[in-house]
Amino acid sequence: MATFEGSLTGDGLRLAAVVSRFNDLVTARLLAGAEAELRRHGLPEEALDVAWVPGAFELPLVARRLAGSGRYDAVIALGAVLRGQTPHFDFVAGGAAQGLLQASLSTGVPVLFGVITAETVEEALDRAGLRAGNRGAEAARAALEMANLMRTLPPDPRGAAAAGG
Ligand code: INI
Repeated sequence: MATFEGSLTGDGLRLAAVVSRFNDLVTARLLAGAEAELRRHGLPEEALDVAWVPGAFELPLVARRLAGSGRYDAVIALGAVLRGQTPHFDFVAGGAAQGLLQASLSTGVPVLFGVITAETVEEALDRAGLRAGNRGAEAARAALEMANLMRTLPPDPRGAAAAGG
């Protein structure tokens, strides 16, 4: 029986973050949390590239481009969608979630969902490092684990690219 697990080391990895400017009071804290977590696990500063997009709806396209570039072992998507100020909340949040999943599956590169969906900015800030953890740090940790896990798994001869992703 084989057991596959990904370690949390940043050694030898190259990662990208794509970050939404919308609600940047929140997303800047998510990015800071992610950066601190990656540093803590030994990822050098120059091994993380960061791309900014206007809003969460734009995260998937840029995540897909970065993931498909062949340069990164994982892509961390960070955003904040607030129900209180978003009548089209379901479209923005759902589109981001579906699109990010598709970016990951079509490229075979882990794309981590570090998008906060919350009722209010206060609730979002709590989850961006104030009182209830930092979702950016959590996504960064998951990125390390997934990037290292993917390196240990058997290759997929019908990989994402071959399947037309
Ligand atoms: N984008 C967000 O990231 N969070 C939000 O809460 C939000 N609201 O409230 O509308 C939001 N809208 C912008 C959207 O992501 C796109 O940038 C825009 O629709 C242009 O495509």
